[in-house]
Amino acid sequence: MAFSPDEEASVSVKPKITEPELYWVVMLNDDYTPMDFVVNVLMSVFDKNPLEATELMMTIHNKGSARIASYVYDIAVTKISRVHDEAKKNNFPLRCTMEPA
Ligand code: NFA
Repeated sequence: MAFSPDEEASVSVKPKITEPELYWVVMLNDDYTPMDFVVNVLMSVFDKNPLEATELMMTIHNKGSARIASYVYDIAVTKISRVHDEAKKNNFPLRCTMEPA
């Protein structure tokens, strides 16, 4: 026999929504990668505008590293792969790491 609405078992429906963990992509300075190459990577991989890209590049150059942007794990890994692939293709040692945001 079918349950009428007031006979249904009462179950608590607790929404399980959690914020995704984010990771900073950190770009590292080196002595060989040309500045214009770094600026171009920051624009093409991380969607920075020319001013942002130039300022970030100079921060990396002067301080040793900079946090570029934060992403969920898989996106951060993919962005870093794109940077490393592009650098390798051009024989530059440009490197990124990631850290929990
Ligand atoms: N330090 C590099 C140079 O003087 C420029 C650079 C900036 C490299 C940021 C890597 C990251 N050509």
